[in-house]
Amino acid sequence: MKKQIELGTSKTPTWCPGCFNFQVLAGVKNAISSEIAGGKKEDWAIASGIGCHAKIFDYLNLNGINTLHGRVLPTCMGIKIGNPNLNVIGFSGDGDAYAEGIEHLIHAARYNSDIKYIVHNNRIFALTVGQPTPTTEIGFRDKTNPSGVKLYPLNPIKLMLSLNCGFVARVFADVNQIEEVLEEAFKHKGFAFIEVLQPCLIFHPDLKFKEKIYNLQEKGHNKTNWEEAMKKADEFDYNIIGEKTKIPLGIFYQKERETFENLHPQLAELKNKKIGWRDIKR
Ligand SMILES: Cc1ncc(C[n+]2csc(CCOP(=O)(O)OP(=O)(O)O)c2C)c(N)n1
Ligand SMILES: [Mg+2]
Repeated sequence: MKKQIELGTSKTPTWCPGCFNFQVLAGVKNAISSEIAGGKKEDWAIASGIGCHAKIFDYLNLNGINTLHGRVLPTCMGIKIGNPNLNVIGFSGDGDAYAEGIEHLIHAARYNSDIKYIVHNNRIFALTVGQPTPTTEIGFRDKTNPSGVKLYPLNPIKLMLSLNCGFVARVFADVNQIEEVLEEAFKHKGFAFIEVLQPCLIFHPDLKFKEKIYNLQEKGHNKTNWEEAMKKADEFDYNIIGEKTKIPLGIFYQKERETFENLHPQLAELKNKKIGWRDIKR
């Protein structure tokens, strides 16, 4: 049996009581902990953006960078280029990933660097108290949109598929779902996009989500078939959740292709040396 390791810190979480981010944190801890057989935390690095999601950085005892809003992915790539032997995980919110950082998301899927990326999607800019993001539904009102959101939401799963991202998944903010999908993502060589539906209990309590979700893998979805994945991605358009809405969860698509690290001989060479961060001479 793999050794479980302590990944917590002394910081007291400032998330609201019952926030689904606690589920994300627990799932991430379980998944990383069972990966680290010898307790070598130094082989892992994390980066987070700015927002409620980003506080996860304070609660995980791993090296990393709590970076600028929207800049998680270039930070992850910088870490990976510095030492391609590190297992790098990025954490963003939906504002961070789909608004401020959308350009980086597009290019990260193209570059296919071996990074795992988790987007906590609460369909709101939560830390700044509830403004709509690109995945907020039409009609949502707040002080900045008193007559309601007018724009059709972005479908990030379709965006990632259109870029041929090699690992595209969506789960609900549930400790077991997060642990399971991360275990698959860790085995995948290349960029892995994992969106977590994480309703914000205060500013956007989308609790209808739970009644509408179903698991793709339980329904026999073929995750190697891109067209099938697109069809499944089309089932939920991120707009108003109605009577007939179905929300597929699980791995939509998975196919390995050459990673950014393998395409660059300098990085491949560094990788073959199997060095840890302590060995890099600066
Ligand atoms: C460049 C920049 N723009 C705006 C902000 C203000 N800001 C801080 S947190 C935040 C909301 C983040 O929303 P999201 O990424 O969805 O994370 P959540 O709080 O919902 O987890 C914003 C807009 C900032 N810090 N930096
Ligand atoms: Mg958000």
